[in-house]
Amino acid sequence: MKRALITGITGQDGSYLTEFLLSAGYHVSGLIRRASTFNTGRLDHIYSDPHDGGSRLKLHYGDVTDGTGLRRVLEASMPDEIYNLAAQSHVRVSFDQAEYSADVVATGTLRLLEAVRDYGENTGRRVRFYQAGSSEMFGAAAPPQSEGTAFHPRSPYAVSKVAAHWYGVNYRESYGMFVCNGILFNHESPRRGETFVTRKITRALARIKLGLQEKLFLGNLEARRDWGFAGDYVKAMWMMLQQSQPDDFVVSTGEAYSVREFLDAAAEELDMDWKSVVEIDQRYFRPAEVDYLLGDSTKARTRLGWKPAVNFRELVRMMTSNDLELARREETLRQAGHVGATVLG
Ligand code: NDP
Ligand code: GDR
Repeated sequence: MKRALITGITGQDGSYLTEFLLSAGYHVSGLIRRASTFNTGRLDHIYSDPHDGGSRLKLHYGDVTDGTGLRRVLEASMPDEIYNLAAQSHVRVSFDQAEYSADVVATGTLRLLEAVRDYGENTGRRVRFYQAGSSEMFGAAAPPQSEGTAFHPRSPYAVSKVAAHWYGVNYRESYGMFVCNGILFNHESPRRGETFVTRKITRALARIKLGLQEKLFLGNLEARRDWGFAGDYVKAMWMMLQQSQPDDFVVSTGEAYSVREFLDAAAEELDMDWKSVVEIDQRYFRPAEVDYLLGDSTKARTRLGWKPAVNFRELVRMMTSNDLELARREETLRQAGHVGATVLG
């Protein structure tokens, strides 16, 4: 049985990747942070109490800012494959918490690579390592962006992802480690964090439709993104690690839409008009914006045989219908007298 270790397992991608690897017969270990509230909501449907026995999913407390702990988790989980998804992944927040974002995103990757390097030398195992790179690394570079496009990052988050990317390349070249950098364009789902623009829109429009909220405050509506479905993208991560040689791959749909067009599509699905409920708030603009991301994933399609199954319209439909259902449940609770009740997705 192959063994995988996932950092960032409690996040959007971590939950889809866990489902995928378990269904492929893997034993999966995941790194989770200690929090004062439960942070495993995205895993609850697949997690079973270890006391019940037989579970192929095991969670370990840890943090990518704690190198000693990472080494212990490696020894305990004995992975064949590592997926490094842990990140302070919010671009806007990275301007407010620049040093912290660098510590997690850039130095966190370095700590894990160092731990894996020693683990490999001490045990003789050749662990395969996936690094969660981002289209944000292209930043201001003109579209379409491919593996050959020069990086021009526009935020502390993106600069840190560029550093992590180059650490990966450097450890491959220096120590012969099996490191693949995925350069994934935006991918969304009903499990997307609620402060990223797609989910913020689908969640708010659904609540507004049912009278649970009045307004939706947004920033720049003209930014264009190449949005895909997270469930499709985690398969590309796995495919990269099944190659005979490590390499770097862009993963994208090849279609870009503006935030305004996402609003149009979501409002159409919900049969409502967004223009009367959306207001622009300067606080959601970024000191430096990424205007136009459009990926060219020819290499992943030809070498890995990967292609997305869900298109833009299907993605919007999936997210709006999920959030409408959540809003309905919230409305039911309120009608039953649970004032202020929220329903978590
Ligand atoms: P999320 O924000 O949903 O999840 C991030 C994960 O990282 C969470 O599990 C979080 O834990 C964990 N984490 C944060 N800080 C630490 C830390 N210090 N130590 C350990 N774990 C930590 O991100 P996504 O699932 O959307 O993205 C996964 C990865 O892919 C990230 O690295 C992201 O930057 C990258 N990426 C994402 C894209 C996208 O469109 N979704 C596109 C390209 C790259 P907790 O739940 O406790 O907060
Ligand atoms: P992004 O995603 O920055 O591309 O990073 P996000 O959804 O945050 O922003 C996309 C675009 O929408 C504009 N925007 C707003 N964004 C947010 N969050 N909130 C708003 O109110 C709002 N109004 C307009 C933004 O300015 C931006 O142009 C995501 C993350 O998952 C990263 O971790 C990942 O690396 C990249 O995608 C690829």
